[in-house]
Amino acid sequence: MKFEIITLFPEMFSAIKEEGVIARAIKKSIISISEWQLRDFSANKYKNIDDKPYGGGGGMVMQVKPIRDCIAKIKEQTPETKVIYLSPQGQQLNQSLVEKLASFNSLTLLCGRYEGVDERIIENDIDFEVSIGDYVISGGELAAMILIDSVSRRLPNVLGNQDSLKDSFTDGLLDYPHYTRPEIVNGQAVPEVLLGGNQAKIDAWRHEQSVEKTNQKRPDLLTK
Ligand code: 4FV
Repeated sequence: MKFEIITLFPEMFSAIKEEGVIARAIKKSIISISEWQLRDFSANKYKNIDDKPYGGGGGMVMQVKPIRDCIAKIKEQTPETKVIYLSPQGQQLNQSLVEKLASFNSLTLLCGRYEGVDERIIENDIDFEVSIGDYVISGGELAAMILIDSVSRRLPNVLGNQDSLKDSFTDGLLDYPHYTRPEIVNGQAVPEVLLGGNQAKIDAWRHEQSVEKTNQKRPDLLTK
């Protein structure tokens, strides 16, 4: 999977490229992450890529041309890339959308800043508009990192053997409770079934727990 990132803050992505799952996936050449500095596509010597909003109102809007030129440059190398704009107006990122995005071999992530991008980019140049949640953050970069991490976990050989298949939501349920040593903490013991070594009984208990926890914490998931 090739991730192409269009951003005003490319250095922010070093946060995920040097540590953990993503760093290992890059080392194993399962994924690549390339940042594109949008200012390099500015048409003026001040490297501006935004301007005042028509109709007035505070803030600035990111202009069409620098973004469109950057996307064109990326598509010269990877014409099949899917362009994703991270914004509060997007479809909510969830595990099933993550699965869908993980099926492509290249994703271009457009990170908004200021009030966002000119609407004509959303109408003409974007394949998916994606939101990480109903709240506003200062830029799309953090949302892009969440998308990169969640999608990468679904790619073969990124996580240990079947681990990612046990992730929450993969079967539409919340995860079952986890326990580790010591067996007793302040008089509170680990559930007996987990100590019995009968894997079939353990798996059945874990599934019951997932259903019960989902019913308690996210009953909406059970009606989907
Ligand atoms: C956001 C979200 C988000 C909006 C204005 C960046 C900010 C600024 N992105 N899910 N929620 N973006 O708040 O994806 O451009």
